[in-house]
Amino acid sequence: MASSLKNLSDHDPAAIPDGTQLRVGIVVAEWNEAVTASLLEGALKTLKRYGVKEDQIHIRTVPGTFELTYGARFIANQYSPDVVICLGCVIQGETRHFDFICQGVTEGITRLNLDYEIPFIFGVLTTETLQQAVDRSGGKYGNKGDEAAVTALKMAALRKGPSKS
Ligand code: DLZ
Repeated sequence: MASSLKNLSDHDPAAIPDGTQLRVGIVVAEWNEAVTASLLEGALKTLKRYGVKEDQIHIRTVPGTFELTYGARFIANQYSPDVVICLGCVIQGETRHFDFICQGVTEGITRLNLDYEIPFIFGVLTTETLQQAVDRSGGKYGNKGDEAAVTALKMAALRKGPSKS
């Protein structure tokens, strides 16, 4: 479903696993910083809402979205988290750089998911314009940072234990 048809922050609170026992890593790209700062804000708000303790959240920044793969692997090795959230924003420019960054980070995060026992969450906006990114990072279509945090809680719960029902 196109995200313009869905608010990225919509979720059923009753369906979100408790995060009080979790340790969470977050890696954030500095490119398009206003957008990625909002993604981080959304992710933190949601993690805390579901019980993740502030001192159990480890945040590191990397220069760009392409570096998220290395940053996520570093966090996984350094802090032994239950899950790592990767936040970035790639905006289409005039050259094909967009395609290579998107392909690189998608393949990199996919590989981390296959190589490590913990989940790595793809919280990367890939948009044609800055406005589309703003709309999805705390704007009219919600915040992909919230969505990434909800996904992280569900994936960490999948690995850690039985479901609520
Ligand atoms: C070089 C570049 C460009 C053109 N655009 C973006 C972008 O829209 N979003 C982003 O996160 N990073 C961008 N980068 C930087 C690359 O991710 C990377 O940091 C550099 O290619 C150095 O490896």
